[in-house]
Amino acid sequence: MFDTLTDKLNAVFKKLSGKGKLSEADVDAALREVRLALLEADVNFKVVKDLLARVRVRAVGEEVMRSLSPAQTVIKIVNDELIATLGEPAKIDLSGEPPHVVMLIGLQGAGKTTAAAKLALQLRKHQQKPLLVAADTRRPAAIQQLQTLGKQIDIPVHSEPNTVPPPTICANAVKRASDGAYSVVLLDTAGRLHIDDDLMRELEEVKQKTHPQEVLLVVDAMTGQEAVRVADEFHKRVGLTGLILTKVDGDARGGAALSVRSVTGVPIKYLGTGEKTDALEPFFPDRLASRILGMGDVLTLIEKAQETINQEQAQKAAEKLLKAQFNFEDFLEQLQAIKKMGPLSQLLGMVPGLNQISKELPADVTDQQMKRIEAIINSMTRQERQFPEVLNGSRRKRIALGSGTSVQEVNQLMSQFKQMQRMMQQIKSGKTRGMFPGIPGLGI
Ligand SMILES: Nc1nc2c(ncn2[C@@H]2O[C@H](COP(=O)(O)OP(=O)(O)OP(=O)(O)O)[C@@H](O)[C@H]2O)c(=O)[nH]1
Ligand SMILES: [Mg+2]
Repeated sequence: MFDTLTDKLNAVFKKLSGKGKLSEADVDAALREVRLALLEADVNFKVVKDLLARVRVRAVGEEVMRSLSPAQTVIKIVNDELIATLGEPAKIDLSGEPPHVVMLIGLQGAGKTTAAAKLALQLRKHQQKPLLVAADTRRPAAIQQLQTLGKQIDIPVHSEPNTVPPPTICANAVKRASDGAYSVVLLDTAGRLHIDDDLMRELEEVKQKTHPQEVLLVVDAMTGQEAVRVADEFHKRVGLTGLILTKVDGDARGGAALSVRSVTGVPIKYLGTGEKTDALEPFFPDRLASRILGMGDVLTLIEKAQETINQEQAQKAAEKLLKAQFNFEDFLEQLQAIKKMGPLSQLLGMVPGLNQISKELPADVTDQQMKRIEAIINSMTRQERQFPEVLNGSRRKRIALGSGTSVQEVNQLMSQFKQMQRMMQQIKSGKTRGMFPGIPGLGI
């Protein structure tokens, strides 16, 4: 799903994360590449323009300049604005008295019949009693296709001879559901190759006769901007309440998904992600955005960190950090907290922008390094840990010997530690700000 786009965006962010502070020129260069990636993904040009304008305002503003990790802050801003472009999570509306009528419309082969079955299955899981309605009398095998699907998932299908006009079939089905036997009536209407007046008239008549609570347009995500155009026209002529974007599993680019909401104003409600009847996902803009960015699961990471790191301990460490009293004892404590969260390579894989890097690392190299750092700190005396400035040459030699490392490694740790202290000084003076302030010591 959206692999091509994800790869391209990842390449842009990887370049960024190699830099420390970002200049306005760095940000502009990166955003030019993001723009290209989005256009190549067939995202509507106006959507791209608006999105990047919003990102730029924030990215060259204080938000990034003041941040502890500029590259990741840029990723976060792009993520935020992608979410805004995708719209809000939109649930199917089943408020009020049943039966609720849900009408599925769309062009030929978009996936209406499949989506009807998927939706029925999902609604039954939510304690609804769905009735599927075969309202496609045009295509010879259409009624049978829905009946077969209905049998597969054990959900009843209302059908009538194909000589009965579809609006009548739909009205009869709603009547059948009105005695309380069914709570949702799903109308699987006929498709056409193109939008034509005949189709629109038929759909309007079905609408008049059944008063659907939801009119969902089923569109094929793989058709990119064509899907957006189709959605726009259907919305103008029939009036839609939502969209089901199908075949997202085969869509490497994501252009339709990213544009359709902005262009048409109609919310996406579901994504079809496969041919099987369980391949239907409710639409969550934030999850889709992180998939597009290949961000890994940042939320999981934050949750994991919150679970593992004792809040009180974290608070204390944060206060010390800010007072720049942070010493090797605190450092060790933080290191151990991180270790409890799991292998470092796995954690890196969950951090946006670092998941690529983590793939390139041998699985346990960073864990090895952590162990060595721990050994070095453990070989220090209490006084040395608390007051690292006493660590002169002979003490360093003793520590290297005691921890089975080299003086070089001890020196390296010392300079890393000093760097960290300097960073903390900057935070204290308000020059930088962390992206995840709740997770001190994690450095992200
Ligand atoms: N990979 C994938 N295939 C899908 C998805 N949804 C539907 N399909 C396939 O797309 C083809 C058309 O699906 P249908 O549900 O018959 O489409 P329709 O809109 O009802 O078509 P008409 O009734 O002819 O207008 C079928 O082969 C489905 O298996 C999806 O989310 N992913
Ligand atoms: Mg069909």
